[in-house]
Amino acid sequence: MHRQRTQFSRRVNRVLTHRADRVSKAVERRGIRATYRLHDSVLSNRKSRALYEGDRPHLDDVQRSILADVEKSGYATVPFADLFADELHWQELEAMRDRFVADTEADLAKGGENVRVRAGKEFVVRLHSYGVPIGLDDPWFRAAASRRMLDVANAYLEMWSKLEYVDVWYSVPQPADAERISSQRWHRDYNDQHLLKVFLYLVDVDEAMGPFQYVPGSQPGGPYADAWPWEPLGQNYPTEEELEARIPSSEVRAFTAPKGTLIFCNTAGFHRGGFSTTSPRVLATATYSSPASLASLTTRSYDFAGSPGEVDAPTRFALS
Ligand SMILES: O=C(O)CCC(=O)C(=O)O
Repeated sequence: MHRQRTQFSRRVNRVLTHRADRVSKAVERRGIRATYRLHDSVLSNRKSRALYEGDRPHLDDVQRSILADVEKSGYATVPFADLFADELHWQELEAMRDRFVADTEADLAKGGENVRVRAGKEFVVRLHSYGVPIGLDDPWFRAAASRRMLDVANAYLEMWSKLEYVDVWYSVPQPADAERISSQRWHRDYNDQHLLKVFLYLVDVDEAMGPFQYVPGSQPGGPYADAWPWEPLGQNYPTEEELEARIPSSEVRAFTAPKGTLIFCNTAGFHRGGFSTTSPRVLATATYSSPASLASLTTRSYDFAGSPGEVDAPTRFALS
């Protein structure tokens, strides 16, 4: 979750009522960027890199192939079953999806008073939203916190990462002539450059259902990294037309795929999605970021409901 407000801006707003928001935001943005860079180079990520170097995970062929693809193009796809062989785990995810869809649709039919949405992003209904306790009995949290996924994230980021965000989304279909808004438009996630997001499609997703879309090579270090380059809290994003003029549409990857597809992606690169005009797109998502991001730019979306003793050291680090 991106940080919305800090103590600093609250204080400035109380003292400088006139122009306060604009002034405090500009000063604050500079401070947050500097804090991020300090945590990335010295304070937080250095220790995290040392922990990783001291205990590199052993990846199997499936994990190595995901890692190689993300390193090369910024994304990888793999069937959930290739990473998690236990058929029961998938069945638990489907049961969770069915409960979530039934509850969401019942609530939407009554006017949507109780669905969990974020202001400005009402097209995404969330299963958890923010600040909820989640434990390993939750099948998606169990997958995201597992070494099967965490080891890939840590190997990609080359440090012990933080599992910063876990949720399940229901994208409410929009009128075909609606304008794309928010994450339906091309953007880079500004919360970290050391970022690995995972999406697990829980329904088949076709072209009309707002598939996740990505510009391969736009991740930091990739050939398109210099197009409106990533920066902490970056906000200078191109219009849809500008991006499309710079990056040929043949280069854009649209992830139409069957349910059970896992997409790993560095979303510091350009991406968009969720603009369904037909059926709801339902997916589970998780974000791994560096400790520097949690220290300066983001807030964890959940509270781990288990006890630290029930998980190993890299997992404990990721969940704390
Ligand atoms: O819903 C989508 O496909 C895009 C999501 C997105 O922009 C994000 O998670 O940063």
